[in-house]
Amino acid sequence: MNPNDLAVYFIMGTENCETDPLNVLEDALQAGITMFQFREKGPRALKGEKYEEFARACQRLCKHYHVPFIVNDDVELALKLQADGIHVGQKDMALVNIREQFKGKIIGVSVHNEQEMSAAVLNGADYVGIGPIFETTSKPDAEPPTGVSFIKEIRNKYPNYPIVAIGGITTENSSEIIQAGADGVAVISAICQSSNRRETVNQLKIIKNY
Ligand code: 3NM
Repeated sequence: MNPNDLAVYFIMGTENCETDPLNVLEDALQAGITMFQFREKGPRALKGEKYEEFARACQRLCKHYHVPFIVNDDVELALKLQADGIHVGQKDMALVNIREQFKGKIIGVSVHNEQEMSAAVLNGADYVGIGPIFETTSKPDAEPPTGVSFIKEIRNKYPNYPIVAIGGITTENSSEIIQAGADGVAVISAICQSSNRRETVNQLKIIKNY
């Protein structure tokens, strides 16, 4: 995959939005996000037909703006919609089984330590999401924050591997994340809660200076 696609990776589900989620997504796409992850989770998450309809509507918007549409966890949905890729956590289906079903598609994996990182690389992930870097309010079961030192450690060991950082990332701390070696930032609240998404996306999109 092209690591530049990870520059500003927006993740969203209905629970994360105070206004119409499709408007939030279109606004974010117009503002210049480079990748989107459909993550419909939590007690108020849509189910059944409504869930699938919402996913298809998000996919249509992403196609219109030529932004990769990635599905979080749901292998069945990702296959049914022929999504551009799938993102899985450590508790989801084993990576080796997924690769078979997603030939030519993007597979991302969440990693929280060195062991998980080497397993993800060994099993053929296209990119890794590492975090949480800072405290996050968007994932109740998040692991303890690692700080930016974890990004540096992983980058030193894997100089060319596509890495996106996640967890508590804002316009204030995103340059620190990129300086530490990540290819981009994955965010929920920074974009969902922004009152000026164009400005937010511009500030999150840091051009590497090394
Ligand atoms: N995954 P925000 S942290 C979806 O550590 C997610 O794997 C994480 O939301 C992980 O940008 C997280 O609002 C939430 O902090 C990110």
